[in-house]
Amino acid sequence: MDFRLTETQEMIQNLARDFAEKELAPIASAMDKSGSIPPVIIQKLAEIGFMGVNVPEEYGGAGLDMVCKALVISELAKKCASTAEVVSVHTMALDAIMRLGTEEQKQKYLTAAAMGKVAAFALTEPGAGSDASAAKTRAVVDGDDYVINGTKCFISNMGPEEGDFVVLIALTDPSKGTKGMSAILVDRGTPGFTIGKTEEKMGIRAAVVSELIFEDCRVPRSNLIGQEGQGFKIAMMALDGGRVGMAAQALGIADAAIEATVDYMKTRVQFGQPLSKLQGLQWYLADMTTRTEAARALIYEAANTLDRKEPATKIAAMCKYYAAENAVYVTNKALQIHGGYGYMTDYPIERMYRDARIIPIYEGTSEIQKNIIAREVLR
Ligand code: COS
Repeated sequence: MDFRLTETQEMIQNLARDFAEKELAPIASAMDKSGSIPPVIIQKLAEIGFMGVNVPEEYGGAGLDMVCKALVISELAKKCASTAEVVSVHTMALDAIMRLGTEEQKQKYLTAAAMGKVAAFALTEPGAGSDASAAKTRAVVDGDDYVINGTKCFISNMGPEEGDFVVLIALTDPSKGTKGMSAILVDRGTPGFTIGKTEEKMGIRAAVVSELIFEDCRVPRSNLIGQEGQGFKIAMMALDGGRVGMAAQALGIADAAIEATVDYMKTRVQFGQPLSKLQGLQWYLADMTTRTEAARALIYEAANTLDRKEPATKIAAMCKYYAAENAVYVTNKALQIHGGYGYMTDYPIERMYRDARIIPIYEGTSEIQKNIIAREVLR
């Protein structure tokens, strides 16, 4: 197996690295403190092609493969995990449209998204987290419209000012369980669709997460993605790709934490020598690096599997599980090596530690990933 990047992939990685260094690094801490990403950053992400990284060129996107998308997300995450989160969720929602959307939907939503309109994906509800099949939001046919009622929670990319449209998973036929769920596009500003509580979070603080409230919200039936009843499958398929995005975010954080730790170990002197001379800390660094390389290999394999259009559920779950746990492990060890300084907000390790902690939880907890892996192995 060859994990070397192609010329294009390497070029995209460098482009994303330069962008993150120039546009994100100087303001990442300020964005974390303010809890928001300035709209100009989204505009710049669109201009450089990252908001449409996975969108076909005919709809104004960059038309790049999943490996490129993973590279972009991990390079952004090295400097700002919140920005990486926005791009990951946005492109996951677009995947659903790309896969099963009508030509009209693609023209409207993909084109707008590549130009910087932000997409969200709404599956989770107060009573339906890990058990996504318990979602209760209803969409009832009324003439040429759906009338939607329900509440979604913890929805990334939607906030008081943020987010332009959402791929919503709603029950069109509750008697059929997951086979009665459908994916429906809802635009911001549609009467009856409001943003509820915006969450205060421990990490990825600049990436907005909110509650979405639907009260007799009316959208045309032409906003249905695919067929009625395909919503749960659409969500699961989108999550296969989304999980590789989240794993890439975890990888970027781990890479950045290792880089910062190496610098610190070489310059921080204790007991008359730099920390890099202490074998106990060298062993920490060896573990951090080995595990991170293993995460990278899993991510490349998952992204390549998706690019080959082969079944990717197991490898996507494996890379998400492993990379997420690794990001928590690496940032924890990195903070330990930084000692008291690592705990202070002057050093970026403190932010990385907080940012990493969500990844084993969102887009399927580590426990759910292990259920998926075991189910696939036992199939
Ligand atoms: N790709 C395509 N189809 C899939 C799929 C996938 N990755 N995973 C499941 N499906 C299909 C199944 O094949 C099944 O269809 P059939 O009955 O036609 O075979 C249907 O979806 C229901 O699947 P399943 O029986 O596995 O559903 P469960 O209720 O057992 O739920 C888990 C499965 C737990 C995996 C799912 O609820 C899940 O992923 N939970 C975590 C949710 C999550 O990640 N939330 C994060 C926020 S969303 S942004």
